[in-house]
Amino acid sequence: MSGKISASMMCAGPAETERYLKCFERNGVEYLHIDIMDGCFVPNYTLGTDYVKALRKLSPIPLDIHLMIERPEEKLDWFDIRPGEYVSVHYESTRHVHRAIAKIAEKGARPMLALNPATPLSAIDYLTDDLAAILIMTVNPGFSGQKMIPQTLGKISDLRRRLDEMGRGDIEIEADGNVSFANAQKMRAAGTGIFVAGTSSIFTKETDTDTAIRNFRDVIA
Ligand code: S6P
Ligand code: MG
Repeated sequence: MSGKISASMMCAGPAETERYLKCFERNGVEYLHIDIMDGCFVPNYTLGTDYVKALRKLSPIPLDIHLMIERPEEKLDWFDIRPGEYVSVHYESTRHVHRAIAKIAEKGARPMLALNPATPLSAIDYLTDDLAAILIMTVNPGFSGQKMIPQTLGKISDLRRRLDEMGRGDIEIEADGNVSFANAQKMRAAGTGIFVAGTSSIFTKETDTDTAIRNFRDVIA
């Protein structure tokens, strides 16, 4: 199966959002990646609950909500979470990560566990039965425009092997952070299925967005 694109909406300025959405629809972009930051779990603020509601009125593309917030299990009800969509919570963000994952599943959404670059893969133990996907941060969360941390590539291949050995080939791996054309190719070879596309790829000034998406698809095919 070809790799899927999750377009990082924090990289689209407010004035350009509608233009980008039309372009993503035309090009069959699979998900809109929504970065929610609380200034506490990560040193930044980005998109929030009202943004999610407003975006739903502008596009039918399903969301991939990346929660970079403390104690997400207490805040999931604030979001208009829809069945079938991905919602990721960070292992490091709560003492009750299983509770958070269970709550996402109760809403009919697909739970994804996000791991910071330094968090070992053993974090997934005892959680895989309840997960649809795992998000590997390839930069430290908080900002776009950073450089990939090289050892996260090996982490993706180790994770893919581990999941396949468990008979869980169905659990997708998402890579997030500096997913450039060159890095995406390596991430694909390592076993990534969903690619968060930001300033390193489709939000570029070098080519028009339609061309950038087409080129990116070739790399992650
Ligand atoms: C970062 C956030 C990401 C960024 C994405 C930006 O904390 O989780 O989703 O939006 O990494 O992409 P790029 O290509 O600028 O690194
Ligand atoms: Mg993200």
